Amino acid sequence: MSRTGLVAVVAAAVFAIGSAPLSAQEWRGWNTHVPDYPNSRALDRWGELVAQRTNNRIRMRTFHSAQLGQQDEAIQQLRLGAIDFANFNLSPLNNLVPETQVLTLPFIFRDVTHLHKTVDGPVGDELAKLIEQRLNMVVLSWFDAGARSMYTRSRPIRTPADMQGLKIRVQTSDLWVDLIRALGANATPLPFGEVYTALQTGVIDGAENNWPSYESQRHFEVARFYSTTEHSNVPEIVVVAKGRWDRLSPADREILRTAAREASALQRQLWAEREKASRDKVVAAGVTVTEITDRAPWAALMAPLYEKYAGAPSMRALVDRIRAVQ
Ligand code: GTR
Repeated sequence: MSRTGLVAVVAAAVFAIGSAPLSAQEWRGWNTHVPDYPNSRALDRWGELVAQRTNNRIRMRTFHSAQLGQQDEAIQQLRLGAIDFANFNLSPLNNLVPETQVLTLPFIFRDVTHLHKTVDGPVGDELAKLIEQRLNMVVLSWFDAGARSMYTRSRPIRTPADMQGLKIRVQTSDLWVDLIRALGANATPLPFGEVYTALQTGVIDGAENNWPSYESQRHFEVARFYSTTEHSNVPEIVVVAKGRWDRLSPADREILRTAAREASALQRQLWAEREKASRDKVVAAGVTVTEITDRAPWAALMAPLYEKYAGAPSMRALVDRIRAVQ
């Protein structure tokens, strides 16, 4: 080969490594939220960090706004390896891995620091292991999802008595159905993407979610009364399909895990900002916010839920360990 020929070959090889190595893997990720949501931005950041640190060998593309389906379907897809990574709320995993119900239980966390210490500590690690064993997905880090509160179409909720007979949308989880029933209302499980229309057409009277989802899904346009019940702080996980994970080298696993933790730190920071921004936005749009200052009557109605979902000794032990986290 001539010298110029050799230079050209080497240059082409260097170019290929720099931009798109032959062995590059294309990963597809699921996400339910709009592109500017804290979770979406953190998932994008995760992909950037992984691409940089693997010299583009692993290229992760997140499909935002539930383009790859609703959460329940995405969980199945990920278990089968048809989707490579995702960010899931724990609620749709409740029926599949009952231990996750404990983190969904109403009023289990004192505050957001308590939540972080729990999920970033031994309890979070144990739940991650159970999810991996039973669902074929590897949990790499945890996202915030704030406090969830009730919102309704036609009148404000001030006390639990105001919930009587209302039809409230829930995520697909038995615990959520029972939670709404314990408040005297009727639960309607629906995918996230169908809540807006269900509120608009009056199929449901209300739903419950955090400020950023209430705002970004535009539920505030059709359910104008938000009451700060803050009844659950169920967190979220960042996961990779186990098949993908098992084929990675230890070095690449480390890159993915470290970058996922960095993405979580970013998500938590963006989350705190977005909670406030979303609240300001809906208030400016004329939403009536009812501040619930006394949550004791709400918490009292949750006792049967603790009996049913955390009555077994192993579950009770988990609750006690969470409560003991300082
Ligand atoms: C959001 C959460 C989503 C999904 C949604 C819902 O707050 O981030 O993963 O769980 O709530 O209510 O379906």
